[in-house]
Parts: sequence; structure tokens; C-alpha cells
Amino acid sequence: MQNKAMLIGAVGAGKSTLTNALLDKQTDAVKTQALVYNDWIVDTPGEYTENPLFYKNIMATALEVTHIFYLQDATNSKTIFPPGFSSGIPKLPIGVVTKSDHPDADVERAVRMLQDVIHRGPIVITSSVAGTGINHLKELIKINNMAELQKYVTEASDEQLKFIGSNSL
Ligand SMILES: Nc1nc2c(ncn2[C@@H]2O[C@H](COP(=O)(O)OP(=O)(O)OP(=O)(O)O)[C@@H](O)[C@H]2O)c(=O)[nH]1
Ligand SMILES: [Mg+2]
Repeated sequence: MQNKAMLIGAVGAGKSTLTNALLDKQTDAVKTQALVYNDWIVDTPGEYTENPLFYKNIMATALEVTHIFYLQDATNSKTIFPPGFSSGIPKLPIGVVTKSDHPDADVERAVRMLQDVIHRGPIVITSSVAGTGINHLKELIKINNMAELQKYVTEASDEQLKFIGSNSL
């Protein structure tokens, strides 16, 4: 199977805008109404993550991908992910902070919220507008195990890229 990522996160978190940035598409994102398959990315409607009635759709679609990108909007003081959400999905988790360019962004807050969602894994601080962190995501998707993900983060030695849960298994 070609490595693929499913993007999940709240309505308006920036999933479709990030999809466009990752695939070098210049178009503006419109409201996502259903699952959208595009090259190596599965973009989801925010409602899938916000409404537990859709969790079964997330679980079913996760079977088709190798990685899950958990998006947290840096301008949002709330997270819609239940604590430990990623532990129920047996795919490589990558935390993505979005909108780091925004004047209202609080990146540290977003990282803390993602730490409760993903107990172990990389967190990438991104801006689809400024192009921040996009290349890291393009590299991380090629990596197939947690040890190599950690190695990539360590070797990149970039403020925009963190690895959480280093001491736990
Ligand atoms: N400043 C800034 N705004 C962004 C960024 N990414 C997305 N946005 C804005 O956030 C809004 C929502 O973006 P979308 O990509 O449509 O969000 P989504 O997660 O796909 O939303 P749903 O499809 O409804 O689940 C749009 O107005 C985007 O322009 C970013 O990196 N920086
Ligand atoms: Mg969308």
C-alpha cells in the first residue's frame, strides 16, 4: 500500500487548506461535505471528528491509510478530540498545529492540546498560508515506524517540529 494520510480535526481547522498546500494546489478550500480522496491524502469533513456518531466512519476510513494527521487550530482555545483519541486508531499519529501565522495563534496551547490526543509521536507546527512545516509533513508520510519518525524529528532539529512522549513506550 502506498503511504496515505487521513486528515481529521474540527470544522474550520484547516484540513482542506493543508491538503491543497501539501499537493501544491492553488485553489481555495471550500467546505468539505464528504470524504475527499486526493492522491495520498484523505480529507474529511470536520463533522466526522466533532460528532461521535461519525467515529465509525473515521475508524473504517483509517483502514485505508497508514498515517493519521490530527489537526489542532492554533487560534482555537478548545479541542474537539477526546483525550487519548489516537490510541483507539492503530495508525501512525502525527499532530499538526495549523494557522501558526495567524495573529491570534497560540502555538504552545495547541501543542499542549495535541499532547493529550497523541501520547507519542511527532508534532509539526504549520501554516498553509506561509508554507511553514509543509515539507516536514511530506517527509514524515514516507516513514513507516515510530522509531524512524522520532529519528527524523531529532535529526531535523527544527523549532517547528517536536517529538512527544520520548520516554514512554
Ligand atoms: N491564517 C491562516 N488561515 C488558514 C490557514 N489554514 C486555513 N485557514 C483558514 O481557515 C478557514 C477554514 O479552512 P478549511 O481548510 O476550509 O478548514 P477545514 O478543516 O477543511 O474545514 P471543514 O471542511 O469544514 O471541516 C479558511 O478560511 C482558511 O482560509 C492557515 O494556515 N493560516
Ligand atoms: Mg475541509
